[in-house]
This record gives sequence, structure tokens and C-alpha cells, in this order.
Amino acid sequence: MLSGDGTLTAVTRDVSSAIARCELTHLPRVDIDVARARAQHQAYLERLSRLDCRLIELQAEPDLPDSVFVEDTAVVLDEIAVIARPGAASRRPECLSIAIVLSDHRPLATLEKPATLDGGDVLLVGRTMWVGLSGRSNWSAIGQLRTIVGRYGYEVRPVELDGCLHLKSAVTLVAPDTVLLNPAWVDAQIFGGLEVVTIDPGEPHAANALRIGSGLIQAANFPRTRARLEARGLTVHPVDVSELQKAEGAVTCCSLVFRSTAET
Ligand code: CIR
Repeated sequence: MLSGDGTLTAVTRDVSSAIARCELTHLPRVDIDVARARAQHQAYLERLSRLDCRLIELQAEPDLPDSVFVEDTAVVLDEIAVIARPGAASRRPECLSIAIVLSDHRPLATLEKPATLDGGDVLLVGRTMWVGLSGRSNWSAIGQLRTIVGRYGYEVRPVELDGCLHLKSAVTLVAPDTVLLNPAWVDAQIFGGLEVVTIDPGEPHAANALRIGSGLIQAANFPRTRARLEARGLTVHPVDVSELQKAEGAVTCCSLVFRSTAET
């Protein structure tokens, strides 16, 4: 969640040797090559570095299959970091180590039972925090978020989803006033005040792009959607994350990116 000045920092975690036991909702389980997944993850980290992100790299967690997908563990705003309570119970132990890292950078708040929230369901556009009502995130989380972030002037708005894992599977911010969106999974009219770029219909997972500065990181296997973004003058850096996609991962979910001062 980015705004203002300062160094960009990305918290990441190496791919777990247990990733084959990841949570799956919409995809069939297929073999995942851990070495290849790690090489792809490394290339993703190198791309973040080349885009001037300072990396905080956490070691792999052999007992936490989905722990490379750090985005789901927290929501980092300029003012505060909210530690999530992931909808899949297997993922909740991922949060403690992330909270320890983030406590060096932000005051912390924590969502409490019965709230469930995956960070992949949170899309920040200015002071509007859109939260997907997915299979992972619930109304209790919306209520708790309203209390926590409302005091900083954020408006929390629920979004209905259909057919995808997270809100950011369906829509991401690709420019200050522009979203990239799959209209089959989320209603484009919700984002009426913004420019909307729709994905190529043959690339349903292409709406997930990670905005770093003025550039975008996007999975390499969405060339037709990439062309739509480039036609708008946007710079896209393709990365091959095909092994992570087998675990229902994408590009936003492999990092927690925020601004920090040089000292933090
Ligand atoms: C899960 O189902 O939780 C993981 N296998 C994938 C999480 C991907 N996270 C994200 O897109 N924010």
C-alpha cells in the first residue's frame, strides 16, 4: 500500500519445501517443482530490486506450505500495519514472523476471531480500502478494519466476488486512476470513478499486477493483457511465476511492499 515519499521496502519469504501441500480452491493439484519455483521467486526478487525496492527476505518455512505468499498475512498502510487472520487455518501461523518484522516499521493492530482476512482481498485506492468478501475474508473483518483504519480516514468498502480466490485476483491498481479488472469476477461498475482496463478474456488470471513506482510487475503468461496495458503507456515487467501459479499464487501475493524511511 504505497503513498508519499521514502524508500520502498518489500518483505518476502522464500518458497517452502512443502509448497506441494498448499491450499487450493479453484485449481486441481498438480506437481510443483520446488527448485523451479525458487528460481522463479528469485527472479521476482531481482526484479523488485531493479525497481529500487529494498528487500527484507525471510527464510523458507518448511512447515508452512503457503508461506511464500506473504501478502495475505498483513495490510501495511502508511500509518499502521494490520496483521491479518487468514481464512485458511493452515496459514495463520505465517503471521507471527511477519508481525515481528513489521513491528520495526509500523505500529501494529491485529484482527481477532471471528474475523478472517487474507491481505489479497484488500485493494487500497487513495483512502478507499476495498475488501473482497471472498471465501477467505468476512464481514467481521470489515467491521474490525473499519474501527482500526477509520481513525486514519480510510473508508472500508466491501466488494462481492464471483469465481476467484481473492479481490486482487480480479482487480488491481495499475496507475493512480486506473484499475486492471476481470469483469467476470468483479463488477466493473463498482470502480466507476476510475479508468478500467479489462483483461483479455482468454487470460482470466491476468488482472493481478504489482505496481512498483510507475512500473508494473505481471506474470509473463498474459501477453495479450500486457499489450492492453502497454497500449495505455504503462511499463510492464513480465516475470515467469508459472510454478507459483500452480499453488494459486500470483505476483502481488509474493511481497508486502510499503514505504519506509531510510532508518527503518
Ligand atoms: C492459498 O490458497 O492461500 C494459496 N495457495 C495461494 C495464496 C495466494 N495469495 C494471494 O493471491 N494473495
